[in-house]
Amino acid sequence: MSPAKSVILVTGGSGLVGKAIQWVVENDSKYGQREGEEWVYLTSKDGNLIDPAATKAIFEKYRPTHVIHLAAKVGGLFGNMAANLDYFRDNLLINDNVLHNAKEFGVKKVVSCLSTCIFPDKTTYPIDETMVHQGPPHDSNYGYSHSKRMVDVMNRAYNQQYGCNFTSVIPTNVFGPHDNFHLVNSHVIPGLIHKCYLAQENGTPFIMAGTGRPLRQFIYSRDLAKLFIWTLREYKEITPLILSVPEEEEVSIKQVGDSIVKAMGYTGDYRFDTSKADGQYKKTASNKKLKKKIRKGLDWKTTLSWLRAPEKENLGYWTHS
Ligand code: GFB
Repeated sequence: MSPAKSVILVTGGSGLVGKAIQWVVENDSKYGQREGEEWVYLTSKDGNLIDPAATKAIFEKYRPTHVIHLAAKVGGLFGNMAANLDYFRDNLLINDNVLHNAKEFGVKKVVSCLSTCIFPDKTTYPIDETMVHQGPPHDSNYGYSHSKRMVDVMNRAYNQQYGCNFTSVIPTNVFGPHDNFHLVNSHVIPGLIHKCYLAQENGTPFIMAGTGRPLRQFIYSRDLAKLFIWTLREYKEITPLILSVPEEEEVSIKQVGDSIVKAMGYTGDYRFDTSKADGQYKKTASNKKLKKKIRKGLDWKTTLSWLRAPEKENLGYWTHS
C-alpha cells in the first residue's frame, strides 16, 4: 500500500477474526498499523450489510480505500445443517452489497474471507486453490459453501469488467479469543469448551457430537490475522489463497476433545454421541501456494501449540479475554 492515507474497513470487526486483526494492528511490530493507515472495525451497530441502503451509507461515511470483508452469517456444523437457506441468502446479499459498493466507491483492494468447507466433498487430497468449483460441497453446509464460492465468481467478474482488485482467502477452521461459545451454533472448539465447563460445573457427562474421527486443520486467529494483513498488503492475485497450517498439523476431533478435557482438568464421564452428525470427514488443504508467496516462513509451531500442550492459563485467556 502507498504511504498516502488509507482507510481500511474491516467488516465483521467484532468477530473472532476481526478482533484478532484489531489486536495485531494495535500490538504487532511487523504487521501492525503503518503510518497513514486508519483502521475501521465495523460491527452490526454500524448498519445491516444485508440492506443495500445501509451498506451504501457505511461506504459513504467511511470512504474506505481498502476492505477486509469478514462479515458473514457463520456457524459450526449444526448451525449450518439447521439453516442452509439462511446461510445461503444472508451471505449472498452481504457479499453482493459489499462488493458492489466497493466497486462504486473505487476501493483499491478487497480481501474477502471464504472457508475450506467450500471445496468439493468428493475430491483428492490435499485440496488446493484450483479446486474450488470442481464438484458439490459437503451436504451439511451447501448453502454457506455455495454463497462463498460466488465471491470468487464475483471477484473474477469485477476484475474482468471493471479492473477491480478484489480477491479472497480460504482459511481452515479458526479458533481464538472472542469466539462464539453458543452451545448449538458454535464451532467445535468453543462449543466443546462450553460443554466441558457445564459438565464440570453440574457433574454431568461431557458428551461430544459424532464419532470424533473427522479431521480438521485449526489455525489460531491471531496467526490468521497476520496472514490477512499480509494478503492485503502483498498478495497480487484475484484468485483465492488458502491460509492454512501444514497438512501434517491436521488433528482429529477426538484429539481436540482430549485436549480440552486435559486443559480443564475434567475427570468426569466423557463420551461421543454417535447419533449426531460428523459432517465432512476431512478437507485437508495445502498451504503450498501460501508458502511460495510469503518470503519468510511463519512460525507454524505456535499455531497449534495450544492443542498439543494445552495449559490452563491458555484456556482462561481464551474464555475471559
Ligand atoms: O467446528 P465444526 O462445526 O466445523 O466441527 P466443520 C464439526 C466437527 O466437530 C464435526 C464435531 O465432526 C462434529 O461432529 N463436534 C463434536 C462438534 N462436538 C461438537 C460440538 O459441540 N459442536 C460442533 N460444532 N461440532 C463448519 C462448517 O464445519 O466449519 C462451516 O459447517 C464453516 O460452513 C466452518 O466452514 C469453518 O469444519 O465441520
